Amino acid sequence: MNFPILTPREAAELVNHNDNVGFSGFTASGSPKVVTEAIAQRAEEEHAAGRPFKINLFTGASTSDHADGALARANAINMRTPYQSTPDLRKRLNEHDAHYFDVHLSDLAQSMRYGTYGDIDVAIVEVADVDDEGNVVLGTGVGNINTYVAQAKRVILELNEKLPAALRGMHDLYMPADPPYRREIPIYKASDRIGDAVMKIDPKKIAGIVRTNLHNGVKAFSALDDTTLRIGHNVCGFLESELRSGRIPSTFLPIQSGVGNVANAVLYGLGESTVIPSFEMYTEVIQDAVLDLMKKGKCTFGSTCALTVSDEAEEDLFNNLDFFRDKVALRPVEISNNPEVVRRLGVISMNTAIEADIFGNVNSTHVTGVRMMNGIGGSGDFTRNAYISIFSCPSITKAGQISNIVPMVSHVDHSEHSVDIIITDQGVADLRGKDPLQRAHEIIDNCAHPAYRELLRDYLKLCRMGQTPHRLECALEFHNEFNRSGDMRNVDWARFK
Ligand code: 0RQ
Repeated sequence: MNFPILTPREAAELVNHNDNVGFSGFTASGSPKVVTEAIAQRAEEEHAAGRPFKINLFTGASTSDHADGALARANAINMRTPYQSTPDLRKRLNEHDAHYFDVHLSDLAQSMRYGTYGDIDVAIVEVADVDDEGNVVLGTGVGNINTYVAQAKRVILELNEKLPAALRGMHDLYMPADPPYRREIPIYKASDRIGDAVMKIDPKKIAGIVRTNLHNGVKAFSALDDTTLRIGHNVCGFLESELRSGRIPSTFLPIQSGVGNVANAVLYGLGESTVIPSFEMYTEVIQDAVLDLMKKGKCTFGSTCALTVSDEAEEDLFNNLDFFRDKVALRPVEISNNPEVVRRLGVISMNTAIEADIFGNVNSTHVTGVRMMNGIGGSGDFTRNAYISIFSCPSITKAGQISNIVPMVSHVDHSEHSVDIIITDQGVADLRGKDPLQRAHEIIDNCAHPAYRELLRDYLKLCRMGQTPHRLECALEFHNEFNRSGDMRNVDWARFK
């Protein structure tokens, strides 16, 4: 091979304090795994010697414990963007040890190319294969890596022997021209391929190759509980009734689905439905359930930024690449989540909320308004532009101490203007065509847990009327009460009468 073989430590020596570093991948899939740990170790040594060492880290979305986790524990991250989800990094950014910039995933690549955040000093790329000309086959997640590599002064490859070179053909790598020269992204159905199967890297930039053999380490889903099953059932029931009424055409429309147990349950539910026909997905993440749906012929194509499947499902995927290769397009996130395409295709988006308020505003990111959970991820890219935007969540959390339906959300990620449908284990609230007061009754009656319905109705009785009824001095009383007593059920409106 043309390029030097490096140890993780030698590669980490190429990264300096204050560097802008771009990682490949999206979720744990496709993220680098060993150079990252060596950078973390180097940072610890530098800190022990009294020298500063922090990098500015640009990714596609969340990574894994090998990357965000190790670097956060070493306090080696200065600025971090976009989405993250590891406990150690969450702690750092909530304590402002790391400066987290939570941006819509589809927005970042163009800003990087315009130079908003400076150049990328080093790009670290997990690959399944590389030739002497610098053509690489990426792993199972793409993220923003085509843009980071184009910007980077130098590139380090992690050649992962767990990834088959036969992944070649699954990727669809496309970089749009930037405004004012951009034309439409020529995707007219989810399965249209518009780009390259391999990523071309200028060989002069490739500083070396580090060999690895680590799995992504995505855990299998926990067994579906009653709440998750009910949410899945309610989502399927809603989509079936939309189909019957003709509001979704008989050919169905492409589906986007967030990550997590609820999303996985919904997809299994769609697979069981005898009413919903086979469908395509235009989404950012494909989880285990979708691979099963593909085998059953229920999901005919998945346009995605990553295959975030458990290690067991990945083994099955790799053993059957000839079956899956033409059913999946792995795209950069600015394409998988592209607002123009999402709107054109009429995507049905399904994302998960931390909490929703009785008027339809959704908080996806902040626990009790202050503590960052993960980030907005791609939920905004899809929600704002979908034909039907659905948010689901359990009606209660922590054995009922928290109502996920509140008078006013403690942080707004998705406004009432973008949210069409809210679904909990209790039922479905259809917000379309309704004014704020009608929405409030629809959400309380259908989505709030019975233990909270009267408290929410009593709030409305306290409100000053207007287009959106509110009583500002107690609009966040559910959260205040949780901070005081640890249980939102203790709210006492008598204090405000
Ligand atoms: O905490 O882990 O301590 O038990 O939040 O909640 O119910 O397990 O749900 O794993 O699907 O995550 C919104 C965070 C939901 C996620 C969010 C606590 C709850 C639990 C997780 P524990 P669940 P999920 C695709 C699209 C934003 C980005 C997005 C997310 C933990 O879906 O990050 O949608 N979405 N991207 O106990 C206090 C509340 C709470 C609460 C839940 N109201 N108050 N704690 N929790 N509600 C992904 C990408 O873009 C890559």
